[in-house]
Amino acid sequence: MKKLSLFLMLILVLALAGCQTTEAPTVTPAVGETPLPTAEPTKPSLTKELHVFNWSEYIDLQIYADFEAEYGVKVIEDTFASNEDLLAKLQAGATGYDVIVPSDYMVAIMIQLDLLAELDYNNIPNFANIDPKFQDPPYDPGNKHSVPYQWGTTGIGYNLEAFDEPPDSWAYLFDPEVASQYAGKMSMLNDARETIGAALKYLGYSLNTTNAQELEEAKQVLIRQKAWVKTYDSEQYEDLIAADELLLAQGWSGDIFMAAAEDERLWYVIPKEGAVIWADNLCIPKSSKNQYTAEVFINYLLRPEVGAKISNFTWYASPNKAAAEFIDPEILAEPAIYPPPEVIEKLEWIRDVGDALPLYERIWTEVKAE
Ligand code: N2P
Repeated sequence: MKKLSLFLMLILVLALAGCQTTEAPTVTPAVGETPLPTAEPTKPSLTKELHVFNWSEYIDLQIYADFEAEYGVKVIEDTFASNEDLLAKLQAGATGYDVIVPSDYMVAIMIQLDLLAELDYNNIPNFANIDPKFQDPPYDPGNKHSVPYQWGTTGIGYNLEAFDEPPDSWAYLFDPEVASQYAGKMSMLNDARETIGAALKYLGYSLNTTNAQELEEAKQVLIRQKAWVKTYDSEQYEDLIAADELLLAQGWSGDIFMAAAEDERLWYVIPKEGAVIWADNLCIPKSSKNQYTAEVFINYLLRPEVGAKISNFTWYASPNKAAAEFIDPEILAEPAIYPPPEVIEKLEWIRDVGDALPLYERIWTEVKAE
């Protein structure tokens, strides 16, 4: 009798355990049976939801819907406005994100801080679609933790009607004689490295300088400029130009071109002194519990047609070589989106400035607080 009830209990426990594994579609062999030999190792099952932490307006939302229709995984997106905001969120213990989109230098910082998972490329075969030029980048050798998503430049967006010639110099934003004419009609990104970087370029310095004197000069330039700046904003400056609130704005190439597609008075220029070139990347935080699903999603984004759909929406350049044939020819032919070599030469990547970072942070706090 005792034996029988023990046996029944065992059956009950097994049955209950079975109920909890509804997500695993694999057949579990009965006790005593040897597992069937399988050609491939079994994949983990997909989760029902995937949480993406992205820049605003950085993907055609239809792509999330298409992914859900095909895989049954609902994508939930949250947005951030700067790399530093993204990092701060993760460091504050935000653990719910499965895919994040840091820029180059921030990937390097996050690797150092051990925040990123190592990617399993068995699940991301479409990585082969990435242009070799964008593979194995210095900020993440071997792409161990990151897959390039989109790339672009940081320049000046403007209202064509307000300028006889393109405002092709940082002087339009920083030189007192020129910039004061646009007082209250200009904006800067709400981004420490970008704003300090632009001031450094205006002064003819590297935007990765660790020289305290050069940084002090940049700070003074930014403080002087405050009188003319209407807002520090990284998410709607293009709409503010279209709404005639602004005549010019420091901004990212695609944001401006996306707005220009709706309003032909808008345009974008890369300043002649040089500017930032950047690449944003798909990464999986170490804290994600859904790494496999995240990798399936990343692989999906790397399909040629999907890669093209991303750029056709964002107006940013794609590192996906196989996507090129599906990208709008107008985007591919635009030299301010895909700059020619002589322009690329003048561009500089933001790098991790290491020990000088607190100095950059202090300058930014002081500029904002003035
Ligand atoms: C998209 C912002 C692009 C990110 N709205 C710049 N790194």
